[in-house]
Amino acid sequence: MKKVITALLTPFFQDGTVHEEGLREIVRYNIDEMKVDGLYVGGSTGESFLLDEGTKSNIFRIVKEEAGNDVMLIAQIGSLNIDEAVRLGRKCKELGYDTLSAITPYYYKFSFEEIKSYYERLTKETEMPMLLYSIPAFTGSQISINNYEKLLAIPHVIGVKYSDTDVVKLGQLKELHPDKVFYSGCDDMLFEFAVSGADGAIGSTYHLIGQEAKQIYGEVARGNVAEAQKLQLQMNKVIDKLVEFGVYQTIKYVLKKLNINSGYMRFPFRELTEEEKKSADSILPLLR
Ligand code: NAY
Repeated sequence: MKKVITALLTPFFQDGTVHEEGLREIVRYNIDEMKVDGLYVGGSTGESFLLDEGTKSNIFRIVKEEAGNDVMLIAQIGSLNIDEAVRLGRKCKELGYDTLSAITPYYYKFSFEEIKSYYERLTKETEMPMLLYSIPAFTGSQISINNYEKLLAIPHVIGVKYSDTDVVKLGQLKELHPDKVFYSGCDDMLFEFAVSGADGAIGSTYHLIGQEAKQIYGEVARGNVAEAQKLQLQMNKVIDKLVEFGVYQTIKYVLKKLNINSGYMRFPFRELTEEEKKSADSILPLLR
């Protein structure tokens, strides 16, 4: 079955510590109201790359405690420090996460062989299903179809969180590797990815429009392509507005309006200004 998975936010207090109660509320809202099929914890949306190991570990624990076995849980444990990534991976295995995921090592211009050896070591030392996390716009690391073949052949690698806009490549990858899973990571293109063979989508905006995303997959499965595209166009009105002033800040702001304790951003991210908040209020009538 195709899956819609929320890339989970992390609510913080103003001093930068995790707002546990808010995190639990957000987990429940996604499961009970958005009815998503899973949660992607510790990704870009979770501001994970701004956090230390102890904080990430605590977030993984809280989310598992709150979600239990209600939905699939994926832990993004990728870090430039491989030892930290392994420790977090083992921790999530112990906690009972379903799958690990790791961003391609970034900042330095690593060669493909270096990237491959990173995943080989991570999978060997954690022995957990691994979803590669490719986000070329942020990491600068573009993976060719041939190189994907090499990464997908590593034991335990089950597929890719594909935060790339190249939908044609996704279709080719799925055709070549029908046994692997490919989740799209560009929420405004969910429809295009759905008709190109994606197994689902992982995204931040499903905190607010998770049900619509699921409906698109439903319509595509029933062959109602025109209806699915119409839904995407409606979703994109929300997404366009969410990205205008910062997608994570704006989702947090809208969640607050829905009485969910979504907390603050982690420094150096900033909060929305009063003027931006007023403008973001126009999102509310667009939601179900
Ligand atoms: C993550 O790790 O949290 C994600 O990559 C989730 C995917 C999101 N991409 C980023 C870079 O945040 O949901 C998307 C994105 O916010 C959305 O498409 C709007 O641009």
